[in-house]
Amino acid sequence: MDEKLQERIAKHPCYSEEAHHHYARMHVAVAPACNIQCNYCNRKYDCANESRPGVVSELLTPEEAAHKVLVIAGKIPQMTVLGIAGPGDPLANPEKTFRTFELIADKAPDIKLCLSTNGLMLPEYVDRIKQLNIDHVTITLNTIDPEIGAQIYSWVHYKRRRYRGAEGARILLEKQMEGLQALREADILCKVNSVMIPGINDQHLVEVNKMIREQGAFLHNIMPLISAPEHGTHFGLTGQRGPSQKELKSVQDQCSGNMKMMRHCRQCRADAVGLLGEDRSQEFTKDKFLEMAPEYDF
Ligand code: CLF
Ligand code: SF4
Repeated sequence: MDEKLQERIAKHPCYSEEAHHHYARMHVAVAPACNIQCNYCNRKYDCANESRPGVVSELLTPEEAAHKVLVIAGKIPQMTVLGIAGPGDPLANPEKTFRTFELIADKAPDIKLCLSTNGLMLPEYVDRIKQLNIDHVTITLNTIDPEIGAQIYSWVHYKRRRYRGAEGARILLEKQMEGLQALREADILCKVNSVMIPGINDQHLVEVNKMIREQGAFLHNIMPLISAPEHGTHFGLTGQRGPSQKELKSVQDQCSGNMKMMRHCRQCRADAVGLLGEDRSQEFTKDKFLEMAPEYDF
């Protein structure tokens, strides 16, 4: 890996495995709406693309979110990254998402900005993402085959129309590919998350991996489907199981010859705070952080 790239990921706990022991990230839950319906998601809870499903995060306004970031950055010195990853899709809530990033870029310019999306609206916003200096973007891309996509997505809402089945999955894939290419052209580091769903896309993820590598993605994070019936997701209700640790590792190993694989993902909450694997979100609930004065100094 060249030195410049090394420097760009050195303090990002998700993009660099080494960094996750020393640097922390936080998420702010400012984006409630979504423009697609994944069969592993229940909208009452956090976006399951980037997060652990079944968790309810407290929604914030951009101003509350900026206050929270400044409070936490003052209290946790290892805090280097602010991510927006839900509870819906950040780019289905562009005003809230970009306003939050603007406020933080203005008040805390040394915090790296990170965004996670299903990719449907990515082509429209890559310029804005670049302008705001957001250097790390994650796309959740579970398949490159619309027929498989029809089993993962129940609908896709694009430009005021709802598309179902393979038709919807095809539109989503087209936009994800355009988005991937636009990120590459803009020199923004792109990680791809894929949710591994046994019997649906597990055997296909090696092809996904090959394609995203060719398209310039930097890192691939294959995450296990979590589908507890009590979360009320379509997959939970139909009894779709998640992979075992062994099955997950086997697919990750098959892909690891091709590109860098992320294996330290902790499937965070949309309001996660702290080092990966430690959850300090309850120390900074709205009733608490609004009472605290920001002490962040840069
Ligand atoms: Fe957050 Fe995601 Fe940015 Fe990291 S999380 S938006 S890239 S700052 Fe990281 Fe958490 Fe896994 Fe996501 S461990 S769920 S990969
Ligand atoms: Fe849920 Fe995220 Fe999928 Fe939207 S993109 S349906 S919030 S998992």
